[in-house]
Amino acid sequence: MADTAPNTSPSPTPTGYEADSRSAYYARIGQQNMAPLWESLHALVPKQPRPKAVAALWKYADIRSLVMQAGQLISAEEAVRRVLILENPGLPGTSSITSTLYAGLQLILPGEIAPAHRHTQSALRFIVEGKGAWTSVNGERTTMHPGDFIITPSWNWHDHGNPTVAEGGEPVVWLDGLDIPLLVHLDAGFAENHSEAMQAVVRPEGHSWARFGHNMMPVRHRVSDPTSPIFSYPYERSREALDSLYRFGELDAWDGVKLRYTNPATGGWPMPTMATFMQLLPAGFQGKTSRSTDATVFSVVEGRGTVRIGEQHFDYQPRDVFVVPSWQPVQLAAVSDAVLFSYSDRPVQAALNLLREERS
Ligand code: GTQ
Repeated sequence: MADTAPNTSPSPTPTGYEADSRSAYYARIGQQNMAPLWESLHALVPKQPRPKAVAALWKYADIRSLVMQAGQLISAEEAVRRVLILENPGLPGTSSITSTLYAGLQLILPGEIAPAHRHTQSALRFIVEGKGAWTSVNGERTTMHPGDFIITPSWNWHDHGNPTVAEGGEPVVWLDGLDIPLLVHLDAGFAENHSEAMQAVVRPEGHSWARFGHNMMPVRHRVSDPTSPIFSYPYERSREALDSLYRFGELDAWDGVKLRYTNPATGGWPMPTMATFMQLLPAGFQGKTSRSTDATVFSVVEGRGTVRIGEQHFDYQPRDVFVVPSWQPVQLAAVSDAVLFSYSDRPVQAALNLLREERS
């Protein structure tokens, strides 16, 4: 390559290209489905998370009558799932409350059935109002009470129903939490309807709780999937645990008394894509500020208080739902003894070694 002869080949940067404006160039490369990284590098590789999702709170007192009106517009059977989606104002048109999670309020009236189906999306139910409705998961029925946390793992048949008025049925509303947006990103959604509106019930209610709900499990149980063998985590038990810990003097300066729900067979999360928590904030609690990369949806069970998310302050009351976006500083306070349920995509972030938390 020691060629000392004068270079007679054409200039590598012809004057025509130099004169070209950047925008005309961008249009030309766009026709080849290409784009200049240097225009979007900061947004693509941000110094820290810049979620499109914003902090928001849904006041149950403002939306309850709208949820009930849906009951007059369409039957559960026709709707398949009669749900009002809680859509993050920063994510319009995406049916998402965070970039990976979905939330909705589902109404089931006395005598109704939401027909059996299954899908790869995992679902959780957190009972907000009313009791006595049931959900069947994989051949086992669970009766709902306010504050109960119920899971519908990926690809499990599930149908919901409610006894008639004569049988004591009342309207029941629960918060649906699903990983729908995550599966949209992954293009991993499959679903099918059951041939019957109601799947066959093959085990008595309480069967899985008897097998796994008492710090015991069947002797030869082998963990074959990461999903919890318990479908229902009754509020009574979670509430009692938080109360005992509080009486024993356990109080975290950021979280109050906070526990995570577990898969009793593994100690892991109840489902592989969503973490769930319940916490007690005693009256007068003023939490310190923390932030984490797992955007979190909260459902208020008991008590009143305030939450600061970034620059915003919200008052919360029982049955309100609020969302904390990724990496937003959050500070919880309670006026009266408050109990908060919450869920996030923490298992996904933890499995990918992406979870970051900061407490200040
Ligand atoms: O109950 O199966 O809110 O499939 C959204 C999709 C509930 C359900 C939702 C669903 C369900």
